[in-house]
Amino acid sequence: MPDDTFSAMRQSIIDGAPDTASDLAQQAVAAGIAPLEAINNGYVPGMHAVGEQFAQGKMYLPDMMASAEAMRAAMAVLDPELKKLGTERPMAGVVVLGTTQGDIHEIGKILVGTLLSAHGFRVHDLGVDVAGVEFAVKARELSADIVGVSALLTTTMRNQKCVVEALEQAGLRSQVKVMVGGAPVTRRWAEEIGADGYAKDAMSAVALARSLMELKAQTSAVQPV
Ligand code: B12
Repeated sequence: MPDDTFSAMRQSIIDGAPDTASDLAQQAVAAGIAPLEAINNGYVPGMHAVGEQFAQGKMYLPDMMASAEAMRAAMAVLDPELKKLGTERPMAGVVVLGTTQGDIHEIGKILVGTLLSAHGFRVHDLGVDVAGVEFAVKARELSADIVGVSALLTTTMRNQKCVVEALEQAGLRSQVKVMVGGAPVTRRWAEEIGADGYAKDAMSAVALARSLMELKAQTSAVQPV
């Protein structure tokens, strides 16, 4: 089943067909396909194809919006399945998550949040188009361990730096680790803006968040009382 199913999933995103995307997700769940496998091998490649066709002028904004709608329909089925994985895990850390100011892309960020929750992190999602200071205010309010910042546009990834700066200005930088991600983001960019880490996808974001928690525990252990 998988190869045909995955290519049908990919096509449902390219076609911008929410009903088909949702039906296929339900069939996958019924067949016991791991939800993350369906997302990574079926739906996400569809999104990449849409992005490429948009860049080449073969698809337009309404098409991209229809594809996003199809992705959301699939996620509405798969999200609860992913969340089930995380029941009864000890609390791993508190994460404040959001998409940078000026940017409304949310699908990848939601996926990161879902997987972090599924792995025991308590996630507060600020949504999209979030100013640096809003991250800092929420991080203080929740005593967050990690702030996660998503950006999908080359123009808005600069605003990830504003989040690091806002945390510095709020005097929180030593307590809060910053991780960044999104399609145009790279490890080098993360280093350049003074973030603590970069992850290329949602599963790597979980591994990164865990290692940042370990780092945090080590640094707080050596600090003078
Ligand atoms: C869907 C989509 C949209 C939808 C978004 C719907 C929504 N509610 O999210 C809509 C139609 C609204 C849209 C609008 C626009 N878009 Co758009 N969009 C896309 C598209 C096709 C897919 C994005 C996506 O959902 N991918 C699937 C998810 C699962 O992947 P992901 O987002 O990369 O996330 C993963 C990783 O990056 C990582 N990650 C993500 N966030 C984080 C955060 C942390 C902390 C970590 C650790 C990891 C992490 O983990 C995620 C899960 O594995 C991309 C193409 C692409 N290849 O990215 C273009 C793309 C991003 N869009 C683009 C453009 C140009 C636009 C518009 C400017 C178009 C316009 N003319 O208006 C507007 C911008 C609006 C705005 N101000 O934000 C360009 C950006 C080009 C650039 N260099 O900046 C792209 C690359 C398309 C292209 N090839 O030209 N878009």
